[in-house]
Amino acid sequence: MADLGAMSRLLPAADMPDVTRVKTLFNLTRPGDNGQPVLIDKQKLPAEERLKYDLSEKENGFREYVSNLIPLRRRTPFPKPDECQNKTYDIEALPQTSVVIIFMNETWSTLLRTVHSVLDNTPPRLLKEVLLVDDASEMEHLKTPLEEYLADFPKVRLIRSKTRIGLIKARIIGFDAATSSTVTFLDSHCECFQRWLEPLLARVATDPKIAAVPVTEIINSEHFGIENANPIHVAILTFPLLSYDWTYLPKREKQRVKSLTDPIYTPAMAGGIFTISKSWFERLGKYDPELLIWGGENTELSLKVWMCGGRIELIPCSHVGHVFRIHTNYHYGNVNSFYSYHRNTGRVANVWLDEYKKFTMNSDGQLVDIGDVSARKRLRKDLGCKSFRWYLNNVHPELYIVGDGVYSGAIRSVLQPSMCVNARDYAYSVALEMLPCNEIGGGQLWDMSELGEIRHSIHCMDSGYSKEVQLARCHGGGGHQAFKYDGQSLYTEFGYCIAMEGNVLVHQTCDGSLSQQWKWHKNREQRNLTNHI
Ligand code: UD2
Ligand code: MN
Repeated sequence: MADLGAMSRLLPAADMPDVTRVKTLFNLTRPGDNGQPVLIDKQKLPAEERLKYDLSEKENGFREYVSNLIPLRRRTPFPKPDECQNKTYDIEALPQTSVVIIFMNETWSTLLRTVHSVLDNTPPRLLKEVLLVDDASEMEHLKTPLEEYLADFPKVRLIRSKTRIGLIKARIIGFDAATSSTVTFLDSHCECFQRWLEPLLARVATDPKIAAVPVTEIINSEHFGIENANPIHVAILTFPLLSYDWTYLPKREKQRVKSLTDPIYTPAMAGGIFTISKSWFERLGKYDPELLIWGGENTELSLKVWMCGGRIELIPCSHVGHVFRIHTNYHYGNVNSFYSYHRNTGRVANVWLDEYKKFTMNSDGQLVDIGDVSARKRLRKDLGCKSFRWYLNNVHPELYIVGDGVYSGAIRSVLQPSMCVNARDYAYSVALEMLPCNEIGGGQLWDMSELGEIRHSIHCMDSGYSKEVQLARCHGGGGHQAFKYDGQSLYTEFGYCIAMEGNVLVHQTCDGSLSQQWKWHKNREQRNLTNHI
């Protein structure tokens, strides 16, 4: 059994916890078993251990020290809902898959726990191979030690990229090397739950144009406990960043599905973990190979799967844990994250968003150059894909597009015309503040939706918490998130006026004073009421 013994021989002693000592100290027999958290009271650690503990978070964006206390093979929970236990799958009839795991400077324990969780939780007949693609990592443990370790696992193959190519191209390399009819992608810090793969393959077998996505569970970056998400969240697109966010199941999906285990239609995906038919992904032109290091490829794939005749399904009985880091542990080589992200999403917007591209941040390359997208436009044409408007109407009707509100732009005080309402860091539970108008949008870009929400992307002004107006997640239910604007006053459904008081926003009895008056740009007429997310 691969565990800490094998690991400590391969890693520099300085990085490793004194496992025996720490286990005894905290009475840990099987740390992290079954996805349980490993709770370490740092004050009780001996000084030299505490130093390692402290350093390990700074370097990795997660508490590597705790990850290293957990065996490379640990049991993961049985997926919820409980109805999943009654599902059966005909293993002989399902297609095989090639699992592609890309990595760049990944920690030893998280990388190998990913690999073991695949080997331990997948019926051997279904697993053709595990392809590890190394995107030119620099860490020593990922060189010879990794090769030596993997030599014991014949299904696992290591592919090295000589130069740093970024996650998108790394995935394409893994995909091209895959020899089975379906490919399953994972990040390098995942843990597959029991029976994670069968439900994904079952869907792709039913219709090869389905991209099947498991429920992503959070592996806590401090204590490495894995939760069983409840209720399930779906991924949606967000503007103007062209990223994704998680939200509750849209109403129409709640009505459409017949049981808790039914596949859920999801407009978007986080991007890192999914199964897709090899020939379908190939036909879709894989990913735009011009995309750099990180970001945008998830939006590209989400849009083209739907717009070109397929479907993305979230599969409630398939669960995979993922460590969401606090900060990135890798550098971006000779580009930076800003350049990479905006170039990527700028390309995606230009190929897939039609007239809606103007609502994205780098639609015409105003932030960074996006290069030539003509080959990708040709691909879309050759595939005969539908329009973004079709996607909005049929797949994502509740998507709210920032910048497309009835009123839109900065909300400027009449009392102090240089001051605008500002959503700093999208922070909840604090009063919205007034700041000098910045004229560039950002935290000062507000939209009034058809529902009367005052939106900042998926965040809404909310008058229900205190006298001060705060920001909260939009819920689409009106009430404290519904406002009216008559071209001068901004007031709540309950008849109170929004006013500037000192440098914060409050609601108070209307008295016609200048502090209750606002300038806001009318963008268009109100449309029929829709549900937004
Ligand atoms: C999310 C996705 C990720 C990807 C990304 C958008 C999940 C759980 N994760 O970000 O897969 O779709 O959004 O682009 O859905 N890597 C390389 N080369 C690089 C950079 C990263 O191989 O230059 C590897 C990295 O080691 C990891 C994977 O790519 O295995 C994804 O990177 P991440 O974990 O930093 O991305 P994440 O989870 O923030
Ligand atoms: Mn990740």
